Amino acid sequence: MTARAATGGVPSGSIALPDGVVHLRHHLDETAQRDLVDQVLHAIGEAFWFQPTTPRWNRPFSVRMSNLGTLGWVSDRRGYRYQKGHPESGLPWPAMPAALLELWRQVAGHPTLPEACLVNLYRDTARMGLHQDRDEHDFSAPVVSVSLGDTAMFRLGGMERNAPTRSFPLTSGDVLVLGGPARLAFHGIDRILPGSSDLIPGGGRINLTLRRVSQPLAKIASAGS
Ligand code: MD3
Ligand code: FE
Repeated sequence: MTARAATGGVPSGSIALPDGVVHLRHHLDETAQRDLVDQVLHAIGEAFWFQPTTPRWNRPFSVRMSNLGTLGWVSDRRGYRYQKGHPESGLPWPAMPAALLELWRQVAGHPTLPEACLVNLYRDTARMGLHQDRDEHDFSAPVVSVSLGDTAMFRLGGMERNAPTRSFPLTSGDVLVLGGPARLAFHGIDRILPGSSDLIPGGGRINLTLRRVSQPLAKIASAGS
C-alpha cells in the first residue's frame, strides 16, 4: 500500500516519509489545538489518569496515560491489553470528542471509526522507548497520532528492532498517519523539549493516538467460512 492509498485525501504539501507514513505538519491551527486540549482534558477530568507499569518488572512508565472511546489501552503486571474500563475504577472511558472522529474521517482513509484514543501525557523528562504497536487485532487500519504542546523528538525505525532509525521533531498541531507497511514499524519518543509550547496547562506534551482495535465482523465471518 502506498502512503497515499493508506491515508486517503491527503492535501498536497504534506511530506511522505517511508512507505505508509504521512506527516501533516501543523494540520491543526492554534484554535483547533486549544479546543482539542480543552475537550480532552475536560473529558478525562482528574479521575481517569492512570500510571501504567511494565508487565515484567511492574515499573512505572514516565508517561501518564488515559483513554477515550469504547476501548482503552492499559499496561500492568498482567500485560498490555485493551479493555472497556479504567484499570482501577472499572468505569467506562469517556467518549471521544467529535473533532477527533472528524479528524479520523479526514485523514485515515478507512471506512470504520476508531475505537480507542490513547492519551499520553509527557512532562519534562518523560520519554517512550522504541516499540511496536501490536496489541490490536486488526492492522489494516492506520494509527493516527496528534501532537499537542511541547515539541517531541520522535524516532522511527523499521520492522525489526535493529533496523536503522531516523529522528525528527513533532510539533504542536502535527498529525501523523501510520498505515500500510509502516503500521508495524518500531518507534518511540527520545525526549520532549520542555517549555517549547505553553498549550498544555502545567506544561509538557499530550499525544493522542487513534486506533482501530477489533476486526470488523465481516472479516471474522469470512475467515471462519
Ligand atoms: C509509528 N506514542 O502511544 S505517536 C504510543 O508520541 C506511541 O506518544 C508516541 O507510540 C507518542 O504507542 C508516538 C506516533 C506513532 C504512533 C503509532 C505508530 C507512531 C507510530 C504506529 C506505528 C508506527
Ligand atoms: Fe506506539
